[in-house]
Amino acid sequence: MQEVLKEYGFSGSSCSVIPLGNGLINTTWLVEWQAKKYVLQKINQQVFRSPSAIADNLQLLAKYLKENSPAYLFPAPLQTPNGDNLVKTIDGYFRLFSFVEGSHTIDVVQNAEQAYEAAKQFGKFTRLLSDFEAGRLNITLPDFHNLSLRYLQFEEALVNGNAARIKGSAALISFIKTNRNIVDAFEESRQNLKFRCIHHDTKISNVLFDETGKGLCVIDLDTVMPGYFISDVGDMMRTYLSPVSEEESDFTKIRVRKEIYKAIEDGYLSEMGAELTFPEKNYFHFAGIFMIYMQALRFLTDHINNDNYYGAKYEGHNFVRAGNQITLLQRLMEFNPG
Ligand code: GN1
Ligand code: MG
Repeated sequence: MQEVLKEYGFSGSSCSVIPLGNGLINTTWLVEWQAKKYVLQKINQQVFRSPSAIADNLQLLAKYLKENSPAYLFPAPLQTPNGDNLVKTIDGYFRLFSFVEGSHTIDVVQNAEQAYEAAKQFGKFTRLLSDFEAGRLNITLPDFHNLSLRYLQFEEALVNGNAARIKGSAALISFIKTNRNIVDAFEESRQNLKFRCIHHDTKISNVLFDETGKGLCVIDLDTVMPGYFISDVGDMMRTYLSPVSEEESDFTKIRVRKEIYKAIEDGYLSEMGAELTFPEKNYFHFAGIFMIYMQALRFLTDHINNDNYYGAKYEGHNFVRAGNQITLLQRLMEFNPG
C-alpha cells in the first residue's frame, strides 16, 4: 500500500489508512494525508478483468458530464503526478478518489426519505446521460445482468458443483426451477426496454448523502455499462425494501415496506418519469422480481460452487444469503404495490 500511495505523492509514514465499507468485491480504505481525506480502492481483478476499461469509462463519463452538466458531482479517480488514473503493483490495480467532504453513506435504509433520495440520484445519473450513447462505454463485466446466462451457469453448477451442497439445497433449487418463468419474462422484457447508461449496483451505500440527508451523488461506478433500467430499480427494491439485508439469517424479519416501495418509485420517476417509455414503465414492478431472483440464483450457484465468487465468512453463508433472497422474492410476489 505504501508503494501505491507513493505513486500519488503521499509519503507513506505520515499517512493513516483504515478499512472502509462492506463491499464484497473490491477492497476499500479511507486514507488521510495532510489533513485531507481520500478513498483508496483495490480492484478485484478476478471479477474485473480489465481495470483500464473501467478507468476509460470513468474518463469518458467525467468529460461528458463536465461539458453537459457542469454542476453535477461526479467522483472520478484522481490522477497521479504522472497522469495515471490507475496504479499497478504486484498486488494488483489501485485507484484513489477525493473524499467528498461533509458526505456520509448509510448501510441500511431506515426511512422513506433515504430511499427517495437514493432513487432520485440513480435516476438522475441515467437521465443526465440519456443523450450519451451508452454503446460508447466499455463492457466492464460481460453479461453481468444477463439472467438467461446466470440461469445456464446455475444449471452447470448443478452438474459440476459440490454434490453434498446440491443435496442440501434441494428446496432452494426447486424454488429457482419452479420460477424459471422469470427468465422467460426477462427475455421478453428485453424487447421493450431501451439500452441506457445504467449503474448496476444501486445499493444504498453507493449513494453519498449530505449532512441534511439529501442525496449528493452516486459512487462505485465500475459497473456503469449499457443496460436496462430494471437493473437499477430492481436492485434498489432488492436492497431497500426490507428492513434487514441479504446477510440476515432470521428470515421472519424479511418484509416489504410499502412506504419504501413508494419512495423508490417517486424518487426514480422524479428524474426518469419523462424519460422512460410507456412500455418500459410496465416493467417497473418486474424490476424487483427480476433482480431478487437473479441474486438468489447467484448466491445459490456460488454456494454450490464452493463460494468461489462471493467468499464466505461461515459455513453455508451463501446458502443463507440465497434463502434470504428467496424469502424476499416471495414477500415481493405477495405484495400489491397498489
Ligand atoms: C457485489 O461488491 P458489491 O457489494 O459492490 C456484486 C453485486 C451483488 C452484491 C451482493 C461485481 O457487489 O452484483 O449484487 O455483491 N458485484 C459484482 O451483495 O458481482
Ligand atoms: Mg459494487
